[in-house]
Amino acid sequence: MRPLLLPLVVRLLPLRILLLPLVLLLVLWPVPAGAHVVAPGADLRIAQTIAGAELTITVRGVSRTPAPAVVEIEAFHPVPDLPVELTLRSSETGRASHAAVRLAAGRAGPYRVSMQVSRAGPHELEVRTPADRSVLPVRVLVPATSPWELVIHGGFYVAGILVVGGLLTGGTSRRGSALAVRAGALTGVVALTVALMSPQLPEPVPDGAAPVAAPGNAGSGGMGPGGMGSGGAGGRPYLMAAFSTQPARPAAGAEFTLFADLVDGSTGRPVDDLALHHEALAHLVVTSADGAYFRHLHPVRLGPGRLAVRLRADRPGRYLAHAELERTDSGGQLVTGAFDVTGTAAGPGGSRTDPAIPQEAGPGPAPVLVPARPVAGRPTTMRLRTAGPLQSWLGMPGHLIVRDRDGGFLGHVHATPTRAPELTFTFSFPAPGTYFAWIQYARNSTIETVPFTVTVGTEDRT
Ligand SMILES: [Cu+2]
Repeated sequence: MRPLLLPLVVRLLPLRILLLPLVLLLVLWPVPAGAHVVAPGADLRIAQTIAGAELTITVRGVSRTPAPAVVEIEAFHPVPDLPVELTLRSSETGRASHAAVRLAAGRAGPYRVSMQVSRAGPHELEVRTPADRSVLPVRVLVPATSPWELVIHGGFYVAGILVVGGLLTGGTSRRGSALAVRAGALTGVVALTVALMSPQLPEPVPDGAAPVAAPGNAGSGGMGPGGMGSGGAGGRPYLMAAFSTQPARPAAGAEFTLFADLVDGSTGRPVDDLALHHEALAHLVVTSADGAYFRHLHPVRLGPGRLAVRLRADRPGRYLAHAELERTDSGGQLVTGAFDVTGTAAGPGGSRTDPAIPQEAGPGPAPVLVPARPVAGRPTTMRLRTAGPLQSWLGMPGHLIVRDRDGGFLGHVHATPTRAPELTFTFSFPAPGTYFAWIQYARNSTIETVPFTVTVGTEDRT
């Protein structure tokens, strides 16, 4: 009987009636939130430069709430002796979970603690050390059950009951049982169709996702902390950044704080909707004007629109700050600032032991450039052999940062996939001249920085 059922049902019911429930579901089901939504259940990773330590904090994804979540703090060399307290607080209920870990001086690598995730949605992850405190807006997303799964499972369940029931009761009521079998087969066909189509159907909106902004409302900047929803057309205005130092005139060799104050280009209000991109709220590059000093840092967030990082400069002179930021529903931005360091240069030996000091044609690994004399506007390939297997840092195996002499240009590209442990970058220098360049990668919980300079010519000189 079974082989006859399908053709029978298909003949009795035209295809459009079979597909009607599907079309209705497709039309009625809301579109999932757009870019920068962290995948539900995925790990959340944030880089932080805090109390002189470079950390990557990972909150492991959870598939339901409430649930315990493993939080991993990867500490990169050099590691200071540092107590770190973590608080994960729901922005909606205020419920918080606390954990504490003590980084041991010189002991790099992952430190693990467990925290409780009470619910999905916007949270604040607070990272506290004795001298610093960073409050990071994050969003916990939990995979939602897909309506298609309900249709598939429910459909097969109902189909089974109807067909089996119809066959079993065939003796008592021939007409009723035939009807039940037919209805069961139809339900089964619908469930099967949905099952076959499900890979192409829209994903359900994860629990805890930001509400989708109404069209025309996108410029208001009213999204709360951790807002990661998709806005309407046009996006948000760019932010403006003002850099300042405390003290106002830092001295060489002494610690100071560099602040970045971010305001909305339209309203002038503090910007508090930074999107996590490349595993940080902001990527800050601080270089001395002569390119001899280089730091790539991930400032702490003191409050709405206020980022800060503690630094020490080893020589007097002009310093440049370049920050890569991204507002939710706005493109990536590069903002720049400058400050001056007074005093005298650090004593002999001090700067030579700093791994971030560029050494032109010095000892150690240097990248191989193809062509050897790069041409402005043409791609240059830079290949660097590393000592061994690499660790992903900021979501990438390797980073190349390029600055021109006066600091008006800063480029940042990532390594293209190649056979490890080699890093390959392709970069087109915008104009002829001399560039400072730094390749960065992580290995054995150490962030390696390989500085070099590149002279770029014009076509006819090569
Ligand atoms: Cu960065």
